[in-house]
Amino acid sequence: MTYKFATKAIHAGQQADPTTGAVMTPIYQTSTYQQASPGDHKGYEYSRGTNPTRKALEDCLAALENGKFGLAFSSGMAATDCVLRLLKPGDEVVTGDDLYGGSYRIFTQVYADYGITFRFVDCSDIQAITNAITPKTRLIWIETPTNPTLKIADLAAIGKLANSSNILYVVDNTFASPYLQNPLDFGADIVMHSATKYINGHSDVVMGALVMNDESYYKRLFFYYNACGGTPGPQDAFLTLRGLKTLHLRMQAHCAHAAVIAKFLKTHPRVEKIYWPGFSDHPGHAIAAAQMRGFGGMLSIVLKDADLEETFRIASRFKVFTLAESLGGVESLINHPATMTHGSIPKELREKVGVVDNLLRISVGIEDVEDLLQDLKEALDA
Ligand code: P1T
Repeated sequence: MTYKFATKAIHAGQQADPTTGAVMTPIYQTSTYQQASPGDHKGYEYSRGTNPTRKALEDCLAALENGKFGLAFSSGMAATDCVLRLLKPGDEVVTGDDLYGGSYRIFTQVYADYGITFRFVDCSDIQAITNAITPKTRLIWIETPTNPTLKIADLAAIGKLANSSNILYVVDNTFASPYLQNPLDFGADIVMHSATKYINGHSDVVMGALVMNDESYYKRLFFYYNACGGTPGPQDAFLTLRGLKTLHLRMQAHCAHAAVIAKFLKTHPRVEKIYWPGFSDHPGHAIAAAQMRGFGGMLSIVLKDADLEETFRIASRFKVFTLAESLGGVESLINHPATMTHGSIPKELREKVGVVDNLLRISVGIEDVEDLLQDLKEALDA
């Protein structure tokens, strides 16, 4: 029997504990497991490789992304790093020009040193992606919606292109979460998540995840996961599993509140420009409407006539929103990408894609939306 999303979020990968009947998956706080004789064990040998609490989470994540195999990592960057280990010197990667700053950094400051070439193009332009492909292209790495300017990539069109050219196709699904979008259904080979964000949802864990259907990729990635060791502990796996149980409810509230706030900001005199894929005049609106089940809880604004100091002043004025990096938690956050999350991208590059000094990114939380509106009003009008 196949279950719908909420049932999977609450039950997939989990059963009552066989030894005690505990309904919630226990935190198996153990590094190692008894063997009756060498190699004679119950499926668990050492917790870098496998741990029952982590396994429950991985199976749940796989179910939510409509995939067969899940892997959890100690951060989103550890998950990204694991995928990049599939590459060899001389390989090329086509990726978006608007990306989380840490992804840009690992591409250009870590893997470029191993002889891998990264081509950054507008991922909402299928022709630009096509033009960037060469016989050496091994990987297409896409974020959609992008961090922080909420560009939308056409998942199915890129899927067709990647699959017909035999190129590994990976989608960083962090901004959408599995509740809003399932890239494997559009031809992606691997879905990557910063599970730190919506998946955990409570800003108390740093974690990453990969989900895939192909067993040979799973085996290879599992090998790197265990050999390199960027795996999370059972306490974090437990917290993330617990967070997942309300993902559907949280995402519904994030989407609803972001829609109210986006509409308020669109006509606000202090806002020069707003990025939110729910607006019909957003260039990716139709594709977002087709491939997502909601427009998400993230939006970004460019402040009118604000230099860096004025932008800092406004960003520091909020009482309900917290000025902080990260996103996707129950609490609302404001972030200044140019100096915070995207500080490792050179100024002229980031400005070219709209990450200007007067851009603020907003992660809309699930507090009372009237209080969020009031906080925004006071911070912008002061
Ligand atoms: O922070 P970590 O769990 O390692 O995940 C990295 C990452 C990967 N991909 C996307 C799209 C992300 O947004 C992130 C992390 N981003 C932030 C911390 C941020 O505030 O944008």
